[in-house]
Amino acid sequence: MRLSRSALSSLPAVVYRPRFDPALLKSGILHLGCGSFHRAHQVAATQAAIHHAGDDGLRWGIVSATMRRPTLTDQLRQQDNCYTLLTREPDGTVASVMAAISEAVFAGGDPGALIGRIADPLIRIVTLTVTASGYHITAEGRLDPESDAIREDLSRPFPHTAPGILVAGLDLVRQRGGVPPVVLSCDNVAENGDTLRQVVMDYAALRGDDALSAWIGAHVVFPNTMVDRITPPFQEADVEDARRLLGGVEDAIPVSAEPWFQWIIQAFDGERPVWEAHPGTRFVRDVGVFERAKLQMLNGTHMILAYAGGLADLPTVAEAATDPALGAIATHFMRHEQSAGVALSEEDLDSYAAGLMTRFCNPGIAHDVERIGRNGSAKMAARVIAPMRENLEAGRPVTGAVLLIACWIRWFALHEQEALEIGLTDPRADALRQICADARDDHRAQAEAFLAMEEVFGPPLPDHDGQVAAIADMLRRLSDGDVRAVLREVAKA
Ligand code: CS2
Repeated sequence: MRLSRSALSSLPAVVYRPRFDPALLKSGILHLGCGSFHRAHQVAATQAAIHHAGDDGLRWGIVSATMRRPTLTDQLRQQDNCYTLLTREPDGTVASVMAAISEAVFAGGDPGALIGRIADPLIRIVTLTVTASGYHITAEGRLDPESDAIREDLSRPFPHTAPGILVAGLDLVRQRGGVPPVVLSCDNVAENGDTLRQVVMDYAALRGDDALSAWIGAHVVFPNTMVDRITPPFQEADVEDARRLLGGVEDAIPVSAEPWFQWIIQAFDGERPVWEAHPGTRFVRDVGVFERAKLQMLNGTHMILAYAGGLADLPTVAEAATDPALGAIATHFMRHEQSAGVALSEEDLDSYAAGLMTRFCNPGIAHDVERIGRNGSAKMAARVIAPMRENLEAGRPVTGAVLLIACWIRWFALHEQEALEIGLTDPRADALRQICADARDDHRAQAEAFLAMEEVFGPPLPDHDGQVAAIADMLRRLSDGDVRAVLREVAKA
């Protein structure tokens, strides 16, 4: 039997499932980016909120849209939008069935319909998980007018990028004199709400509509949020695990996640689900400290594990984090470099860092470093360069950041020589590979040209030449020999 609404009553009693009839859901939220993270995070919190509110909660069904994945939305529809969340504890897996998605929509073929939906008066909240690269921002957090996707978007009848879709939808709301939905970014972007507001306003202005840009700035609320749950991509084994835990009921699209769940949302006026019914969700006045701690200490450390792990033949985060040398480097980097500017007590920083390393080592989470390494050019500024700059200004060492950047450059250099054994995905991949081709074997020239990309690294770093020299030296060491030996030396130093 395939998982669906009618199969819910056949599930083993221990399996958590919706305590409402999913057929009665109305759509009150529109989501852009129906991927694994959304299904493991926001949908779980929305389901808890619906449970909490009883019948009144039924208006918070989610229209979950994707521009890229028709197969996933097809499969969701075949299962009445029900799927299994597999919570991977270090010593076992727990299955929960999710059913808070009211409509699964592939919008790639018809972005106009999706845009129309943003202006539906019943949609009170538009949420997004389109990843950092989906914002098309410069290191300063402004819309990058040179981005190929944005340029292409402006020449099309209907936009395909998230900023373009939001602008077109909000334009419709304005033309109809409606009340705009709250736009809630759930991406790992620094000051995600403020940044999204700026990007959307920039996009409207780039379309030549300054009045719309000003209207958005004045009337649309973009709360900041911090989201956190490690969600590895789908693996075939997930299907088998779901079948076993669901007592033989088949689910083609389960999603795995770690037990940890955190969602910190800047309080906003307006109707919303009682998301705080889900443990780990909080509404606060200022998200800043949570966001900085997470972006720098979790996401930044993920990057060093990914780029160094990828070169040292440690293919998953858990293997990279449990490697004695790289694990020690990551622990030190997280606690002593990446905590720069995070306004928490020393004690809180210690326990947050210890908790993160335990999460990274969770053997139930199969998270490939190749995945975490994607789109580094869009992640570098907020996650790595901000604390690095602060450390340099305070005269503190930046050994980990230098290693991280050198490893990242090395991925492109090896890729350019067709010698990188894992995949490389980045919105600026062509330009970065070209730098490596032009400066083949000249490590200084490579480091200099990478760091000169202000849209990635921002303005020159303090003692910029010193940083270029340190990165070039690390590139030389990484290319000379055994990467694991280099990691052991760095760990000892
Ligand atoms: C990861 C994140 O791919 C990445 O950039 O660092 O997806 C990370 O797993 C999540 O932010 C955890 O909440």
